[in-house]
Amino acid sequence: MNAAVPRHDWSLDEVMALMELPFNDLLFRAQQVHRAVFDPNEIQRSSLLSVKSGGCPEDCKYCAQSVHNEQGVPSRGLMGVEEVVAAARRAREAGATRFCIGAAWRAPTKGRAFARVLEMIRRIKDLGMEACATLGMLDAEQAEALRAAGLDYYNHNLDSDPEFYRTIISTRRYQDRLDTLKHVRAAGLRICCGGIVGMGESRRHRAGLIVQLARMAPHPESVPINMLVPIAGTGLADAEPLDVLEFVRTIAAARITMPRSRVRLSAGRHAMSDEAQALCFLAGANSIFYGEKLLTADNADVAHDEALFARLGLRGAEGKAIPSERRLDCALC
Ligand code: SAM
Ligand code: DTB
Ligand code: SF4
Repeated sequence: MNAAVPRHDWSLDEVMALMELPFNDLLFRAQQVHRAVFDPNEIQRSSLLSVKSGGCPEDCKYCAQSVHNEQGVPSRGLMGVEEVVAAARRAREAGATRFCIGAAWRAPTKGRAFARVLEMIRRIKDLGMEACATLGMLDAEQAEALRAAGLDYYNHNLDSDPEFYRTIISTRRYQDRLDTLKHVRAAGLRICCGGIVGMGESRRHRAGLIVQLARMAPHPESVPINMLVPIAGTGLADAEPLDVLEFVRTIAAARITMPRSRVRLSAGRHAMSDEAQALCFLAGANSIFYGEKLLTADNADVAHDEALFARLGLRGAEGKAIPSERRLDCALC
């Protein structure tokens, strides 16, 4: 069995067995898979911008932007197009190849605000960058409109496995998320879908998240693994910090089960040591969020990232389109 050929029948027991391997064995397997598909020293960089912050009606327990968080970020209306384009240009100059705009919406409303988002996407594409957006739930028509505007990726996370998910979010069902992902795929967009660890879930829940992602056919092209950034005022402000080696194991499990996806070392990176980040890259993470801010929380410093890349001999990857899984499968057979 060629480990570089995607499988979509992963079981929970199989993924648990991976995550329970001795650490060195797990990382060795992840590196073998990683090297069969990717240049192991190339890291893709995306920059994020929150174009509409705060005031979100959803009750995601981890989130700074929920109205259910009394200390949440102040609600700010949708940014103007020129301001977004200027931020995207700065991100491109700093080395990012993809620009991702986020809005704290349950779902975009149809009308002027959505039309402005479409214009932001067209203008980001004019800069020669890949465009990504995360705007909450979408219907088929909205997904189609985003695709027509030139969007490359839509980010919509499953966050956790279905069981633990219920303890974190009550205003949006797991199935709602799967429905949005179905519309995104049907519109021909690439999917960026992952989750958060460090919310008090067990290893079995983390394995359950990986199973959900790895059973998608095709796999999400981009798989962000976020480490919880504890936010004051949220229900998870005092969550017990997760052992970073357990985070590395989750990255390795994502790499092994989704060999052709870009696995993203996502939120929480600024609180990780350089050595922990190096282990994430060894475990198969090959993309990061780049720039001083995530959406509302701090990210690692750009100068520090450049120094880390130099110390590890890493290079930024070109922003080239990811070939579809079907084409890759054919090339192998
Ligand atoms: N409102 C949109 C939605 O939820 O679909 C998009 C923005 S939301 C902030 C995107 C993702 O960021 C979440 O699904 C979650 O995985 C991650 N995230 C949000 N807050 C986080 C935090 N405090 N720590 C780590 N990850 C977080
Ligand atoms: C994802 O999985 N992580 C990013 C991106 N997709 C949109 C967002 C992280 C948010 C971290 C908390 C904040 O900035 O408020
Ligand atoms: Fe709203 Fe997204 Fe935050 Fe949930 S994660 S509260 S949907 S902005």
